[in-house]
Amino acid sequence: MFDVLASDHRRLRCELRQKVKFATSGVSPVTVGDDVMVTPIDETVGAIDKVLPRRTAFFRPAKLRESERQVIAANLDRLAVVGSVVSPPLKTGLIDRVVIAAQLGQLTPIIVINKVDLGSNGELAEVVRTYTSLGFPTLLVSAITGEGLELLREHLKDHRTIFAGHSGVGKSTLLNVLIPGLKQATSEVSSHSGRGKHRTTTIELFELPHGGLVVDSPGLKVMGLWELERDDVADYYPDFRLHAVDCRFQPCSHSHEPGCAVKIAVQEGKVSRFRHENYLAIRESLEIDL
Ligand SMILES: Nc1nc2c(ncn2[C@@H]2O[C@H](COP(=O)(O)OP(=O)(O)OP(=O)(O)O)[C@@H](O)[C@H]2O)c(=O)[nH]1
Ligand SMILES: [Mg+2]
Ligand SMILES: [Zn+2]
Repeated sequence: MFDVLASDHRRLRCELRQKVKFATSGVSPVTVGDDVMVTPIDETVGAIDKVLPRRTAFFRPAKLRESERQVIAANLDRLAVVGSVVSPPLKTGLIDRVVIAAQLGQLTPIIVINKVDLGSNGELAEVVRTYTSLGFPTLLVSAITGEGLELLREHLKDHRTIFAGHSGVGKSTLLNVLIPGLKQATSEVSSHSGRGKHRTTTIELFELPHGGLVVDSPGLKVMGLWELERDDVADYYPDFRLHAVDCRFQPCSHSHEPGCAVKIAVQEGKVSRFRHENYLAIRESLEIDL
């Protein structure tokens, strides 16, 4: 069953007509953010007759069916990748992956680092500096103290934004603060493992009080990248570009080659080490091009 938000702001519980299911191949015949045609059955129930073409899509390879594309959300224009400073610790590997997935799906990424009330560490300043210099707005916020939330509100206003990130970073808590009256369930981070408990299990869209829509999503364990080839990963690392022209071998994968100017730039502190490490890990995880 799907909740459909009608133009008069009512929500209708809708089933998907069989003919729509059969008309689409793949694992996501309808998903959050889709524009749909609905026949109301009564005040609160309806049926989805048609899914309109998608303008944008945040997607990944489907779980267990990697040859198929799973659309996580449709028709959004912005993606807020949420991390936390500590508890759970900041993982830039996931940030890089989600930022790439956003760009593959025509969404503009912003980076939100939550829980700054818990303190910060030396690594954080470099992370903020690196992403900011790449042109991605990077906001330090706290859902608990309210720090940084005014700026976050400005970035969300009149946009359609999905909040994505590891479990326990505070996606639902942030949305509860941004939307008065919203009561998304939240759960403390496990003191044993330091990980979130995957509290949010459904993906859901909400209206912001001053215009715009936000989507809360279940914590990501991993973020697979759909149809990205090994040799195209560097396209998403514009911080390498300036140096890559000086690599001894052309083309250069910036991994094993001697005389790689990107690796030298990392050693000289001109390219952030974490970006190069994430790049290598993403490359390694992708199929070799045939
Ligand atoms: N100290 C501190 N704790 C926070 C902050 N934001 C959220 N939390 C806590 O972090 C825990 C996890 O928050 P959730 O909102 O459930 O996290 P989530 O990202 O929605 O997690 P999933 O739904 O599992 O993906 C809760 O105990 C929150 O109270 C913050 O800014 N500072
Ligand atoms: Mg949640
Ligand atoms: Zn190189």
